[in-house]
Amino acid sequence: MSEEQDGPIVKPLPPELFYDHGGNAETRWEAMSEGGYATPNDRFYVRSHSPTPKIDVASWTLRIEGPGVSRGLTLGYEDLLALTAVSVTRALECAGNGRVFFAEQEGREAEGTPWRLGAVGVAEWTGVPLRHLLEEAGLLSSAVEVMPEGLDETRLARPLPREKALADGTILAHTMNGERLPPDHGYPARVVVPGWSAVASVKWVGRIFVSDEPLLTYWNTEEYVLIGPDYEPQEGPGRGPAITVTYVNSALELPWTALLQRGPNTITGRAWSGAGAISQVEYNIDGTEWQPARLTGPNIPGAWTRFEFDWEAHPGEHELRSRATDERGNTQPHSVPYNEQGYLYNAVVAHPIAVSH
Ligand SMILES: Nc1nc2c(c(=O)[nH]1)N[C@H]1C(S)=C(S)[C@@H](COP(=O)(O)O)O[C@H]1N2
Ligand SMILES: [Mo]
Repeated sequence: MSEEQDGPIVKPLPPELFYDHGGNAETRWEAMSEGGYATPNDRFYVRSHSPTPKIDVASWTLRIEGPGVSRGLTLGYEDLLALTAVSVTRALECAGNGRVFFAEQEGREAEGTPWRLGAVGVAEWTGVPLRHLLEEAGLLSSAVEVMPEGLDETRLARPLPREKALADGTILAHTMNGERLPPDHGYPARVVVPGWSAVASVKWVGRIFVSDEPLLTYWNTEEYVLIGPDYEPQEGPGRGPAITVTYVNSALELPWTALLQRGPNTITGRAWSGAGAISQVEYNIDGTEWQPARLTGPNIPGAWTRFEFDWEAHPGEHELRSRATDERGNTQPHSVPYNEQGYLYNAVVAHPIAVSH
């Protein structure tokens, strides 16, 4: 069913929009500022464990099956499009976003793609609530986990607990920002799991397995688990606790390093949290006191809010920091305990700035 294109990613990766990590594309934060509230599809980051598969919707089907459903369900693409759809505007953030800062700020390198902060984006996702599909398949009260499976070479599959699969906002999306889902983002259908690290949002879904017992896959035992001195060793086969929710985080819409003019500058950024809306963003210039930034525009829970502040810039080298707090009271920490695969880095980062003379 799948065959590879010339490169692993189908869409163009112009260097003004992306850092190309070879098979994975990181959005440049200066390109984020040119979009509206949502990240346009042409600049949304791409993180795939194997090349984007080419899927023919004429033969594509979605099957829901397993001991947790009484009837099961098989749908074609047109069947899926015909179902009542909902839209949710939510962020997807890779668990490895910010990984490079384990090396750059904590002095200990972690394995994996050296993302700065551009492995995050917000889109309006449109599709069918997973709950609706599971009910159509005859969800049993004995069902414990729901596991969407990808049709890509790696067959990424990651179980969701029943409650999360049934939650409002968890959908099987076929549309992204009003356009058919682009190939790199999961065409013809992907799961969107709000508030969870984006590895749960399985792309190119062909099958959803509903189990009556907890499921173990490579993706919740070997990768996307927290392994390190500050994380509990696991009983059973997992190498560490599996990653679920994403944390509060923020970034400035500036190049890394940013070159700015001396004098008045308005600095903009975005802050997000898997736990809800953002209640506050502070900024800090060269390690002086924290001051409140202005929040601007929509502040959709589980998506992001924009913020800005004014800065009278003096020539020379500087560091700007932002620090977000969400409505649950979670604030970005000063540092994050090391884990081998470099996940969930949400500490405050020092953004390097050079101001011209
Ligand atoms: N089938 C499949 N789904 C997948 C992946 C994958 O490699 N295969 N990558 C996951 C990871 S790790 C992330 S961060 C998000 C990235 O989604 P995006 O490429 O649309 O930004 O998709 C997730 N879903
Ligand atoms: Mo990811």
